[in-house]
Order: sequence, then C-alpha cells, then structure tokens
Amino acid sequence: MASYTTVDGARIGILMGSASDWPTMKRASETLDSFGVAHESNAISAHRNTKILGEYLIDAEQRGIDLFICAAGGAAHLAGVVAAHTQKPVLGCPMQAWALDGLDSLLSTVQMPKGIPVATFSIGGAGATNAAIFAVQMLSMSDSDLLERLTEFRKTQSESTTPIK
Ligand code: RP5
Repeated sequence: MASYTTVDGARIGILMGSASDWPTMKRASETLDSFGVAHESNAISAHRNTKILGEYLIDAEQRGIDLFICAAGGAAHLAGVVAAHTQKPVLGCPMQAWALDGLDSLLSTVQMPKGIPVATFSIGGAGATNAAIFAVQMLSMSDSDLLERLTEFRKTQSESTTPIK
C-alpha cells in the first residue's frame, strides 16, 4: 500500500519533513493552485522515513514530476537528500523551526556541497510562496499558457503595489 499521496498529472512534488511544516508550505500549494499547476504534497522525513522517501522519488520521476519543492526545519536535510537522489531541480524552503529562528534550517538547506545544488529560498512563508512562483517561472519557459498567467500575475501585482512618492 502506498504511504504517500499522488496526484494524476502532477508536475511538482512538494515535500515536507513533517506535517507541522504544512501551515507554511500550504502557501506554496495555494500559489501553485492559483496558477493552475498540478502538484502533490507529502510529509516524508529525510531522517524518519528514509525508505519511503527513496520509493517516492523513484515513483515521482517515473510519473513525470518536473521538480521538487522541499521544506524542512532544524537539521534541514530533506532538500539536500532529495537533490542527491534526482537530477530534477530541487527548490529548498527553510522552515522557521523551534530554535534559532530558522537560521539553522537556512544554513542546513543552503550549504550544499559542490555538484549537488539546492536553490534555496528565504526562511518561512515568503520563501514558500517564492519557491512556488520560481517553479512556475521555470515551467513557463516551455509552457506558453503558464507564461501568460505569470505575465498577468506580475501585471496585477505591479498595479496593486503603490509606489512611494
Ligand atoms: C523537521 O523538524 C521538520 O521539517 C519540522 O520543520 C521540524 C519539526 O518536526 P516535528 O517534530 O514537528 O515533526 O524535521
């Protein structure tokens, strides 16, 4: 029996170290929803669910997932471990965990050894949202419909941001 959730046609896999990361990573999921990008979200710990993580990554690649957004806090190894297992791009979201205000998560995610990159975003909710937007930007390079939606998003954002006089 599968121990993770799959979505037909998903292009992006959101992974979290714990279900406790969901209130933050929900923002990434909602952002992808707003662009109509099919994705799936799962809490699979790099430390506590190593076997399932390996199985999921093989399965996800076979089903056509284009990239992974990975969130973890504390000793945040999930993005790095995923990057070690796949050639797909991995976007890392450091969680604002229980200690050190997330600086531990940021450094654990960003300080990858040469050869296995993780594109790392800011700590917490802004990083989760930006990782999703960045993923949309990547997919829009070969998807003209998505590019149109991205252009509209940027236009609306510019129009709703009042310049300082
Ligand atoms: C990390 O430890 C998770 O990604 C989460 O940010 C943090 C706390 O996890 P729980 O103790 O809530 O499961 O592995």
